[in-house]
Amino acid sequence: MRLSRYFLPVLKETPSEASIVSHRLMLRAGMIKQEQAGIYSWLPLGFKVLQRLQQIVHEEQQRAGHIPLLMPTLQPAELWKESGRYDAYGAEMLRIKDRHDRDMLYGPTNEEMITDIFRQNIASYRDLPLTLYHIQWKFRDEIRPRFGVMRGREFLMKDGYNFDIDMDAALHAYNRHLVTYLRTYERMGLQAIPMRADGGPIGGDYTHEFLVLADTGESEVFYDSEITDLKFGDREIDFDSVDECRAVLEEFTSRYARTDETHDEALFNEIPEERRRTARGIEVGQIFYFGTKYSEAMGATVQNAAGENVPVHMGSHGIGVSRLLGAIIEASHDDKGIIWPEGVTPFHAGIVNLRQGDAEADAACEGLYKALRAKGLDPLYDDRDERAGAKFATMDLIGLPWRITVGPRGLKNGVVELTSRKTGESTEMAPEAAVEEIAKIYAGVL
Ligand code: P5A
Repeated sequence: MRLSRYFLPVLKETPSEASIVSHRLMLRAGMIKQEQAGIYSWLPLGFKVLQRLQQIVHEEQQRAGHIPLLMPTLQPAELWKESGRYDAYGAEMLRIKDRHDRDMLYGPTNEEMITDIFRQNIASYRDLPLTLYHIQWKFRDEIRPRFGVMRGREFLMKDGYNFDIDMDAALHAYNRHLVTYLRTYERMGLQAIPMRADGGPIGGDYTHEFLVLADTGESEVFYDSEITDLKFGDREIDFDSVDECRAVLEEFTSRYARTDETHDEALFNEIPEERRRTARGIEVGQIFYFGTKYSEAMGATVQNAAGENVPVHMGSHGIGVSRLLGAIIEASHDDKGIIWPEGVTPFHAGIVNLRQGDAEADAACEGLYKALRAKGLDPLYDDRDERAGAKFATMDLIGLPWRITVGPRGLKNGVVELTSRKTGESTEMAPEAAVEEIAKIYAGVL
């Protein structure tokens, strides 16, 4: 993309309505625009990252054999009356009437609808196990929408639902989701720690939240510092293997890590004092096993091997996709702007032309732009007629991990400059070498 033709409405001033750094940076970098409290337009740069996050989520879900579908945002009230949640959900549910006076709602989650899809189509244990998921907009009329996309009213969620014949099989699905989530967050450059949590309005006592540690997080958390040494890395897991998935669960959940809802001071005090940590965290996902709560209420049964009709065992699993943008920025920025992890960056590298209009500099930039694209990379070329300082400030603000700086002086010696956004370190090299270097870096990114 050439910046002169892109739509990147960066702000010079720091917006006063934003109280945390990720919200300020998303507004300043022209990623989002607030339309109403907790409701945002996703401008091109923000939308690009949102799409990239969705792509990672899809890849990791499908790696585990989970099947994508798409349910609507609007749901009929009847389904929620069957489960008993229509009244229980209270003021957080946005209720709507259509022209025929039918009660509808903007879905805050999809347990009821997916259970309805299941019961109308599946009748035998032979069709299990089954995990269906979608990435869809949700609406929760939060009392205090705040921190930008972090606590929105309209927000994007990946929500998945497993259907299994019994509790053991459903717990395997639970463990499998935990494994997929570890890998998903690591690919996004995040450390998200699974912590014992509370079921809330979704239900079930078997539940973990995934938390990214950050001072601006809304949850208070308590954990054993040893847990932050754990990395999932690029290990290959056989998702059908009950033992392999359980081993990962045990590795990542055996140390003390809880949200304030489930915190147990006495247990916490058994950890050696120097390892006890109290911190704030951003909840970027949650997984639940709730057994037959919805299947019993809604009559979702299957015939088991003995020929009896039994309610199916279920769980649901959510990732806060739009919230993740805020979480990633909270975890990765400096006073100049965002620092995107390579796995989620909106553009792979920026090209800064220090002397737009200079025939040699222009030709070198064009050459780099085409060479990077030929390698399957997506560069952003700042070809505007602007001062070098302004170009650097924009690149630093929008946070692309790598920048190639091109100017007449370097070109005389046959070199351009490759700069890391994270470390600020620059190296001079031939333009072709810069292209190779960047291609090599991204070849190693999952
Ligand atoms: C699991 C999937 C559920 O809704 N039903 C389907 C279960 N879980 S949850 O924990 O309530 O939500 C899942 C994740 O969505 C994000 N989230 C939000 N993001 C932005 N703004 C909000 N208002 C908001 N509410 C929830 C969180 O990341 C949460 O973990």
